[in-house]
Amino acid sequence: MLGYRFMGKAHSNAFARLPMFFPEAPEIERDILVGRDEEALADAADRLGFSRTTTDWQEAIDAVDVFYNVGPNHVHAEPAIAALEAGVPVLCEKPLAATTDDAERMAAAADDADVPTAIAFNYRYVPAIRYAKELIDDGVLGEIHHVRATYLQDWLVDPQAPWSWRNSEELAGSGALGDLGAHSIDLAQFLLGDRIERVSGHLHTFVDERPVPGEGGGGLDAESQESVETREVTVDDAYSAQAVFEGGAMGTFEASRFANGRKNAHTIEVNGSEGSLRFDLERLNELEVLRGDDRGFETVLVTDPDDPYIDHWWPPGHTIGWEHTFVHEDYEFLTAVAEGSEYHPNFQDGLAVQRVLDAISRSDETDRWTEI
Ligand code: SOE
Repeated sequence: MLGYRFMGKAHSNAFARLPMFFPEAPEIERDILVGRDEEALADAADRLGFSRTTTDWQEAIDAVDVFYNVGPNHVHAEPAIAALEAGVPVLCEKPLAATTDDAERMAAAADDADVPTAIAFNYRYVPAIRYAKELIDDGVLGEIHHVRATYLQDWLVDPQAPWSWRNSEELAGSGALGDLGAHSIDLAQFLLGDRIERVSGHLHTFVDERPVPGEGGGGLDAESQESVETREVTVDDAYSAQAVFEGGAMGTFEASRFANGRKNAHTIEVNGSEGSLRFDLERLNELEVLRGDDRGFETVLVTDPDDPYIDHWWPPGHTIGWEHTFVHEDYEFLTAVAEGSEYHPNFQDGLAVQRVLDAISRSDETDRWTEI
């Protein structure tokens, strides 16, 4: 696995849970952890249960059966392509790449390789989202008219919040758009089973530069003006977009890192001719459903043994959390790897989202509706 911070922890936790809760999952050995800082890497390998470390990703690719790339967006492409050229299956964190060109190259490498790939859209693995997908596929909502998604956070609302790679176009590609919007756009395309064909987008950056820790500096001392330099923010802090789906549905999307008071508030609502549904990540064990009558939405608890993945966990009604989405995701991907079967969401699905992100940015630059 390349990377060991937030997503490294989320996947390592999943690897540890798999043999306990999904005994039928393939056996996993956490072999090599890849990073640049040897000391931090050794410490992470100990905590996350990896046997050894390397600062050379090629060495890792040569040694393993599966490669996880959970590093920053600008390091997704080269190692992922090298792994695929060596016939090693790859899971890559989202968005697929920092640029659409890189995403295209990754998807082409995936096409040429005879192994499964995965793009880590973990919200597809919330049981309530799987249940929502079943309702839509079964026609319970009828013809879909609207999908409406927001993904709101507030960790940059303080102008002194420190600069990180997530604020750099070169390293991240985009800001709230790629980091958060990618999730919403994928969920919308997944739930509707339809692709977006054109968009009108708006991006905004509220704070143009941010403090960075000084050279060799100890922590992120953003408060102390003397000890920090500032660096330019070259990505969006927030975006909004309107979308038209190939099947005719209308989409509206919004994400922000400036939505004061919102920490990780991801919602998606779908309205159809016969009913509607609404999901809120902050209540992830529930789905609000309206079924063809006018008595209003009912709140369905998606915690029964026959609900997706629930029988692997606790008795009925015992809730699960955000981290479980990674267990489900890694279970499905690693099973596909072991069986050599097709897996979704794969690099092609990641590219489909990347093209929408790209069209939203182009629409913002040109002030025009833009085709995907
Ligand atoms: C950003 O703050 C972030 O960590 C995203 O990168 C993740 O994809 C999202 O799930 C939570 O928020």
